[in-house]
Amino acid sequence: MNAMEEKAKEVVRGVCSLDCPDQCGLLLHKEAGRIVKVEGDPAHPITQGAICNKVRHMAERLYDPARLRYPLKRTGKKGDGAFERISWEEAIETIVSKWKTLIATEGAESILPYSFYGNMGRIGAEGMDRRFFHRLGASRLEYTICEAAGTAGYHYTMGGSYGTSPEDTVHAKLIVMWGINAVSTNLHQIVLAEKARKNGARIVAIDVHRNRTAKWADWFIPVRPGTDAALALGLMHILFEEGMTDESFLQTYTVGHEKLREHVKSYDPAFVSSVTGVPVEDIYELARLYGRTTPSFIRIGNGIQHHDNGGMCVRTIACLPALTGQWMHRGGGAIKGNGSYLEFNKAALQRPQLRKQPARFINMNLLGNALLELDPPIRSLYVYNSNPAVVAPHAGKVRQGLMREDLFTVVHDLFLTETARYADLVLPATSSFENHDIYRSYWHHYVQLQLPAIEPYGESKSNPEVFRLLAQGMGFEEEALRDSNEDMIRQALNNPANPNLEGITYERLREEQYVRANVRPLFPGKLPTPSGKIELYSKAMELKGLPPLPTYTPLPTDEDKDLPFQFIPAPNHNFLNSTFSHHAKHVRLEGEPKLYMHTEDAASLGIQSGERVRVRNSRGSCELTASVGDDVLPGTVVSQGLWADEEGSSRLVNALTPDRVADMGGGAVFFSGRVQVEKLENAG
Ligand SMILES: Nc1nc2c(c(=O)[nH]1)N[C@H]1C(S)=C(S)[C@@H](COP(=O)(O)OP(=O)(O)OC[C@H]3O[C@@H](n4cnc5c(=O)[nH]c(N)nc54)[C@H](O)[C@@H]3O)O[C@H]1N2
Ligand SMILES: Nc1nc2c(c(=O)[nH]1)N[C@H]1C(S)=C(S)[C@@H](COP(=O)(O)OP(=O)(O)OC[C@H]3O[C@@H](n4cnc5c(=O)[nH]c(N)nc54)[C@H](O)[C@@H]3O)O[C@H]1N2
Ligand code: SF4
Ligand SMILES: [Mo]
Repeated sequence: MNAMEEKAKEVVRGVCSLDCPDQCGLLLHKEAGRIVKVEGDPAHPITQGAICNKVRHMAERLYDPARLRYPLKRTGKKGDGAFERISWEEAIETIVSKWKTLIATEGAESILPYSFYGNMGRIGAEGMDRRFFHRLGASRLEYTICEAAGTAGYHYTMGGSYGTSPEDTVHAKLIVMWGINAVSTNLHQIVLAEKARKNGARIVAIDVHRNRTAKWADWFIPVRPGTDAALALGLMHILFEEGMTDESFLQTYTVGHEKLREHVKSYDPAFVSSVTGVPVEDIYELARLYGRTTPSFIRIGNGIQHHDNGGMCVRTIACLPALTGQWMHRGGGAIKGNGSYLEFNKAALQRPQLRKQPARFINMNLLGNALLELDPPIRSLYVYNSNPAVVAPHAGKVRQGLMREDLFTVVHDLFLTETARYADLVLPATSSFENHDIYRSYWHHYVQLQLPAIEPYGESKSNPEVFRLLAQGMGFEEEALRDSNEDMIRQALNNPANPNLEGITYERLREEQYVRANVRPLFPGKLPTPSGKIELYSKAMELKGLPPLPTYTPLPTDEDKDLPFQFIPAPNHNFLNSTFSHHAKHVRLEGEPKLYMHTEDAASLGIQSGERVRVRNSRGSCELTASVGDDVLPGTVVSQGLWADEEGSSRLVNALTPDRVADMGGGAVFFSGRVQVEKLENAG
């Protein structure tokens, strides 16, 4: 290698932009202007150089021949995927003239932005986009697809997304992974738990599926879907009954403990066992283990809250650490999410005052309804950072909506996703390594910066760039629509309402890369709940017509109530939601989409492992490969992964998922659907 080539080699810092709690620090190895290798950065205080297998192959995704280089215009039928290249000028001009006409004839509310966190960079995911759509006056999207129900439930109890500091969890002596498949979805929590295990900690997994995390745990407790609140109430029953509660903590830092003590008397272990499927002895054993171990830590996952009763379920589990005073012990407590510690200045970032008049809110979990039934109708949909044709519930309805000839759809993405195939215009997006953005984890306490590490791929543009162009095209004059990314990063960091961010500046981030928020222990202290305490009894919930005390509510039954199985279509190990589902390496590692079912259920249907099955209900059907055994309880079937569309068969699990909303926060209920399973030969 000559000196010139050597000089062209360089290693720069990066952030993993994916929607994953770990938010790893990365080292991007560059050669001749291209990223050739992605590694973990050992200097990141929490992730310490370890990254998952998904992202180790990121360089291949960046230069995948299928990556979009130019704007495209549809030439075939919606969904066919036939497009021709156009210029950016034509793309922007087409959108602007269409939207100007729509605003003049039907009003700006006929335009709906649809996005999520395909890239967690805050400027791209909730910065210039929000400013632009406020100014435009578009309908407002409610961002409910991921953690909304559980977050609402946790906030009623704790006042915000405040939990244990992840680095402290190495001190825990009991770790409960509750409805989280952390081996796949929160790798570094597993690394920390392994350290705790070496120091004598016991690890329990409570799940509906013997997934990778359940196999790794010391004790796996299988439960029936949607019954975890009953289990938690059963544990409380025993904690109070056997005097394992911390009375001084309850007195000082909680409200409603007397009412709760009375209330949980009705959740006796025999009843709880009949609901959850957990044997009475195991309920006692778990309660005594939890009641007698300090510090104990609960990692509350997303799985339990993707149910009709998900908000209440998370709230109920979130009450447990208070009963034994775990918040007073380093490493004790719980994490549902830690996002509130790092809350940026949302108003400065998003500028809601740019909106001139109120507009309707549309829950993203009801996208199918919004496109098919809303009056006045949605006439234009602008999608970025998300792939709703695959990830949204009741996908059949969503796709039917996307087929509407009179719907003007624009999709901005790095790839021609399933959603993009329905678009009138497709815009090529830069990858996060081509962008200038700021990141904050929803699990650990570090803020990170991404500087553009490489040139934009082809003619691709970042989200903020496109919105600046659209604002210009629309003739919007406001300064806020011209701010640079650096301006917006500075504005986001300047948040007097959040003292944890004090001293975190753009300059410091450039200098230090990993800057920790000034997080102090929650107790002794005052929570941002109405009472300032942990609300075991919540007046705020009562006012909303919700049960004020933690309560178990059975999953509602719908038109599928007579179907025999509860269907849990969860994420998988090698994809991130639908991201990577098109990449051969990730698909090969994952194998094929399976349906895990219990031996007894399979036998009664004449199904054996490896056989193709059709899963169906009133909403739709999909085809998977049976995996028979005791990884799930009878009556539960589980699949993993949001698989790419395939010619000739449907692997679209969301064809079956209900588009109801959960008990709180307008959350999604992906895991509350019921289904029938048939051997494919017999299915007709
Ligand atoms: N590899 C990988 N990592 C990811 C993702 C991915 O797709 N793949 N997605 C990212 C995103 S956006 C998110 S939100 C997180 C989600 O990651 P997690 O917080 O782990 O949540 P899920 O994977 O949705 O569900 C976790 C487990 O809940 C179980 N479950 C379902 N219903 C119930 C129930 O009623 N009770 C109990 N006890 N368990 C139940 C399922 O078996 C599932 O394995 O992961 C992030 N990280
Ligand atoms: N059945 C079932 N469905 C689920 C879930 C489940 O567990 N089961 N999980 C749900 C959850 S928790 C979530 S969070 C959602 C996630 O759903 P989505 O947010 O839709 O996640 P992805 O499928 O990863 O799609 C992200 C898209 O954004 C694109 N993208 C990445 N970076 C950028 C960028 O900078 N600009 C633009 N314009 N595009 C970019 C990617 O290429 C990708 O196509 O899925 C939900 N759907
Ligand atoms: S997906 Fe998660 S674990 Fe993997 S590199 Fe990104 S942040 Fe780290
Ligand atoms: Mo999510």
